[in-house]
Amino acid sequence: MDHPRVIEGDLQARDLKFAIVAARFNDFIVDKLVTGAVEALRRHGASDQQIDIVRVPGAFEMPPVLRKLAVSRGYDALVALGAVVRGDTPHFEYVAGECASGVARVASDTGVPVGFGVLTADTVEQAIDRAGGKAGNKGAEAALAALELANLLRRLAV
Ligand code: INI
Repeated sequence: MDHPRVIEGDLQARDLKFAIVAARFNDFIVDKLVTGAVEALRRHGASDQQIDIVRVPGAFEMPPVLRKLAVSRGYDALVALGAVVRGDTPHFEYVAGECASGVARVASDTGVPVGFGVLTADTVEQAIDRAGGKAGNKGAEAALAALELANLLRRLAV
């Protein structure tokens, strides 16, 4: 019996180059996302020489830095890590919204996959839950999504 051809990316990181762009704002949360992302990449065969970590002030600053890294063609996959926590001001909406749409635009404009691990949470507790607490580690998830996409895009290119 015939089957449709399934094309997907695997999680082999052995010969890929990664950059993690991490916000310094809420660094006590973001550092846990960075640890999760690095450990996930290591588990799938990446060495530390294959991973650069670029720090930016906050989530708002991520898109232009990601774009610069993407157009450099020095990286197979990028990972954006940050934590935007809702306060009492509308600042949250602007920072989170600009960050998310800017990150998506970089990936679609350049073709370089960007894993989106920027938490948007109502409270610090919620953010901690998603940074290695009871809701998993979104940094690790974002790194693995970017890794899978890098391998998928390679496969689709041939
Ligand atoms: N940046 C974040 O990464 N997370 C936040 O929760 C946040 N809040 O709430 O203000 C935040 N703001 C800073 C912003 O990203 C820029 O660094 C700043 O506006 C300077 O351009």
